[in-house]
Amino acid sequence: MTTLTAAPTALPNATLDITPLAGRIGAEVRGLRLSGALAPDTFAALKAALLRHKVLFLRGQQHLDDASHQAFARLFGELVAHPTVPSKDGTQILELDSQHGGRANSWHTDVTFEAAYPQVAVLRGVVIPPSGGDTVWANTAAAYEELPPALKALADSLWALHGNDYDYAATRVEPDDAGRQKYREVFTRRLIRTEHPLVRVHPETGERTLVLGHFVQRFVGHNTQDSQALFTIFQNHITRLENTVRWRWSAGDVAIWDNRATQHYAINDYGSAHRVVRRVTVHGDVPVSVTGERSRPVTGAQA
Ligand SMILES: O=C(O)CCC(=O)C(=O)O
Ligand SMILES: [Fe+2]
Repeated sequence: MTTLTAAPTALPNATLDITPLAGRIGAEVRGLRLSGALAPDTFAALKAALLRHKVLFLRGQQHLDDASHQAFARLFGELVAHPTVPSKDGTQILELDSQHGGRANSWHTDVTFEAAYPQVAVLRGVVIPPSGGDTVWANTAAAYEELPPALKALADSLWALHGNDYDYAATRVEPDDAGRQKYREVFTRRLIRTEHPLVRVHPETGERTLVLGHFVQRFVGHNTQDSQALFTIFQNHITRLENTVRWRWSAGDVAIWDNRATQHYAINDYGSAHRVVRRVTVHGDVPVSVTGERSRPVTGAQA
């Protein structure tokens, strides 16, 4: 176990019990009861841990309901509802229910078709299958760092078009059931597209991270074939097992991820068992490239 203490200048007292999980990403935080009323120094220590480990896991948060889940997430900033999928009644919560198409089994960063896509997401396990249904996260800063210099230079210069009308069938092997078809219709009911630099400078850590995942349609100025080849090169670096951490859920667990420095994949290996998770996202900032250029909204995206 290691402990992470908040910066001594502002925050003298907050120490969290933090256990790193994989070598490059992920840590479990123990002994903390999440709520909207966390002491400022405790929250600051949690935030510092998030920036460092990219995804944090907390078990035993059964006390959270939709209201306190949102109240906790609001400590990170203003909440933002999904732009096309309706929130749960009266909330800003996105519910992913396996019986209604909520199986996110392809690699992505959330909502990258928007210009200012969410900075942080807080996901709560509500109904978890007896086996299977793990989620995997990958560190997109570590993926950039491990690139050889020539690929770093190439990455620094590339831009990609992201859209919510991505190719849902591209990587899936399961046939589309009715729930999934309906979910897709809702997801794409309004077209939203943005051009992002492949490499963004993280506004809080200064790290360079790769912005990729399943919403990418093509690289700007490149044909489909070259775009596919380029995508494969960089996406494969992100999802190398060395850059990932896998979480085995129990009901009441919470995962918090830095959506500016990660991708994730919800493993669809639990058949017809029921699985429900609920997510709240925090408003993000428009990515900035290594040369200081901001992402460009193309269609329907918020500038
Ligand atoms: O079901 C999960 O574990 C994750 C789903 C997902 O992609 C998300 O909540 O953003
Ligand atoms: Fe997601």
